[in-house]
Parts: sequence; structure tokens; C-alpha cells
Amino acid sequence: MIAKTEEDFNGLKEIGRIVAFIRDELVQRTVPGITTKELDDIAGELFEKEGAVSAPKSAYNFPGYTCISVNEEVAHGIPGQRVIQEGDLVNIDVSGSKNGYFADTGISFVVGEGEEVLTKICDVAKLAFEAGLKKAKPGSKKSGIGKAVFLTAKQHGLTVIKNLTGHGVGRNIHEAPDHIYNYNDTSDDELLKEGMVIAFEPFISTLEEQVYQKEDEWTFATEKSYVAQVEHTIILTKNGPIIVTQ
Ligand code: M3C
Ligand code: CO
Ligand code: CO
Repeated sequence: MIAKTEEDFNGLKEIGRIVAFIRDELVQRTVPGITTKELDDIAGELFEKEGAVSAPKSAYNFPGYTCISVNEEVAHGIPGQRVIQEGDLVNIDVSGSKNGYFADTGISFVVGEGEEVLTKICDVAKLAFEAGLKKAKPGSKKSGIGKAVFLTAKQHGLTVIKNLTGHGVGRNIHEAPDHIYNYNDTSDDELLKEGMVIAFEPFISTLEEQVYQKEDEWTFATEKSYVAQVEHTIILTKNGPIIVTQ
């Protein structure tokens, strides 16, 4: 969407605050021994308490309030009986709506002490997010964001997932612009607009550049790579981006 009115800004900030709060609460509760279903149940309670609705559930009938992906899983992981272990790479992606406004956020992190490479990809995903954010200006080419993400990955000896992208958000969970690529897609030189609301989500990978979908028809996974994501919903303005899911 293009945010124009005071009501738009306030509506986006409110759902942004809620999904960020649920994300942070779930990260804090991710300890060895807990199942991903137990974490998701906490999210369900918090959505209800906040008067908000899970977007994966309402928009796609996803079997969970949130997407929780562990190790080889990259995104759209279904909460279930999987038990979190020390050293796991976990991604928690929370998206929802309230009063007709949608926001989307996610974070990858390592549970306790883990392999060094896992911490590295999580840190580089944050750096890539910051680098892309600097290019997220009204009037600039959309592809400049992906270019910055790809360069950041490359500088650290890493790469990006090319078949998962960011997207427009605001009045729906996924809306125009359909794709914010994580590499320089030169065929894609749409210009970013004042008030445009996007969910920007770099996926930084140790090796592979494609995810495949598992037989559950939801989970995106890799075969021999680890992947980390950082996602925020941002409103682009001439005075700089507003991150509503901080
Ligand atoms: N929030 C998710 C979508 C959840 S709907 C099942 C997203 O938009 O960030 C991703 N899209 C692709 C991978 S993660
Ligand atoms: Co998301
Ligand atoms: Co998203």
C-alpha cells in the first residue's frame, strides 16, 4: 500500500508494534526443551490479547499462528513437536493484522552456544538489512535494495537465496510490489514511491541460492546450507524509512 493519512501511519505502527512484541517474546522463550508448537501457542494467546489476527492463518490457512523454521528449514516452518536444542539456528517470522492493517517481521538467531558460522550468517543478515535500508528511498530504483544485500553477502564470503523475496505489505500480507529481490535483478527497475510500505527480508546463505519446498507443502528448506533472515515492515518517506516493527 501507499500510506498517506495519519490513520494509515497509526494503523501500521500499531500492528507493527504488536508483531514485533510477539517476535521478541517468542525469541526470549526459545530455550532448549521447548517445542515449536509451544512457542506458537504463546503467539496465539498474544495475538488474541492484542486484538490482532495471525496473517498466515487468516490469509493462507497456514497451520500455525507464526512460522518457526529450524536449522535446514529456512521459512514457512510449521510449528509442531520439534524440540529446540542448544545450538539450533531458529527463525521466527510473525505477521498479522489489526483494523485492516498488516505488518510482517522475522529474525534468525542461535539458541545458546552454536557453530560460529551460524552466528556469522545472523550478523550478516543484519548488516545486509542495514545496507538495503539505506537504499530504500522514494525515487530510487527498487533493485538498489537487492544489490546492496547481495554485495554485503559477497563481502563476507556468503550468498543470498534468490527464490525468496521481500514484498509490499500494509492492506494485505503480500501485495504490490510483489518482489523485493535480494540481488540485483536488472529487469526490475521500478521506482520506489513516497509512502510505499514494504516488508524487506534479506535471506543470507552459506552456499545454496535456492530453497526447495518440502512435502508438507509449506516448509522451504535447503539441502546443504544454513540461511538467516531479518525482516521488518517499513514505510518509505522522503525523511527516511520508518521501521514499524522495531
Ligand atoms: N511472513 C512470511 C509469510 C508468511 S505466510 C505463510 C514472509 O512473507 O516473510 C515470507 N515469505 C517467504 C518466505 S518468508
Ligand atoms: Co515474514
Ligand atoms: Co514477508
